[in-house]
Amino acid sequence: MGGEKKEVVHEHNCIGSGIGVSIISIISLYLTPEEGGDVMRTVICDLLGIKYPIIQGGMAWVATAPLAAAVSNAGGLGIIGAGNMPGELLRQEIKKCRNLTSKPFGVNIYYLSPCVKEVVDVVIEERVPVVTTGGGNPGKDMPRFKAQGIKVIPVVSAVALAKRLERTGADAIIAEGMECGGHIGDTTTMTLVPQVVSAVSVPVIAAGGIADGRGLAAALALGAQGVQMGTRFVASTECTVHEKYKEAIIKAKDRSTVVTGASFGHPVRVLNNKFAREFLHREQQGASQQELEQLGTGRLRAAVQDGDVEYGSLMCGQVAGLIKEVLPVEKIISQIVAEADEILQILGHQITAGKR
Ligand code: TUI
Repeated sequence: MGGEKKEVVHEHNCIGSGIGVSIISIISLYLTPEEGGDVMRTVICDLLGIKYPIIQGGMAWVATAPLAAAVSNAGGLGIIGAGNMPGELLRQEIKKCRNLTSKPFGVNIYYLSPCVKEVVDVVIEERVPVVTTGGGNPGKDMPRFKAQGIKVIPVVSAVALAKRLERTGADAIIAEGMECGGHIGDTTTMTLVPQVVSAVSVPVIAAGGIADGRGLAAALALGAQGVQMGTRFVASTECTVHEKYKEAIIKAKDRSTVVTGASFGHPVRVLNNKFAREFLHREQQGASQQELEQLGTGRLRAAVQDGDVEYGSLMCGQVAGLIKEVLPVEKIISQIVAEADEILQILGHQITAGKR
């Protein structure tokens, strides 16, 4: 930390429709690394007290304390995925995380969980510094979070919800494109992120289809102030999922994922395997939502804990084809930051070197 502030000549949102805001924040607000400043520091870093604007997805069953702590220790924001956990189990996971890191971390609250009320209580009692949310609208809990000084960053897949949540007090918004793994919306990252950036004043974090420095640089170019990555961190040394799940991600190519559940309005992106093909076949045959939900019950747990890569549900983003090896979290983050930094410098040079 500790990059000194430079004179700021631009004000926020002063350029056209907001395009360029993130570039200004990164390039003008802080000294360059050569000048003794931080690499890749954005307003998200200051908001959350982290070194790099990289947030780990709060994946149910997958995002456990060891992964969250590793990401936080490496300078990003680690997130524990509460998923359908009962409150007391989450409390244990939070305590484990605190034993593994002294850095800020967060909890993802899944609003379709039957345990959501107790999860919210535990997060508040434990004074978790950051909450990300998914699967629903956290609006009604916002006053309680804010009263405790908890930063709330909802995940959205549409502009309208981003605007609503900004009005209820969201500190930032994660705009998640349909390239991501798990439950998806219907808009791509490339189109969703700039539309959310234009629609809200709080910082935006891009998610879906990001796994390397090119993705981080592209997200910043779209006006985001940071990225959230899920699949990249599943294939990390510290992630506690079964090794076969990680291997399946490493083997995956660009077209290795499919979307199940679209027929009943619950589209979920998974790796294509026997489970996915059976699910899609039953959907085509007109199976009811109840039958399909029964077919899917316990399949994520089977993939994560038993390594059942044939009949398990291996939630995974389309970016899996870019992920070639399981790496320690620290290496993943340092490589991404270095690569994005290099890309931004090259692009800046290319643009300024040209004649107008
Ligand atoms: O939540 C996700 N992705 C997920 S959830 C999931 S499945 C799961 N399985 C077991 C336990 C827990 C979870 C797999 N992947 N992404 C975040 C996200 N949330 N994207 C979009 C939304 C969302 C949806 C509806 C946010 C709000 C919302 O509210 C509706 C409304 O308008 O109030």
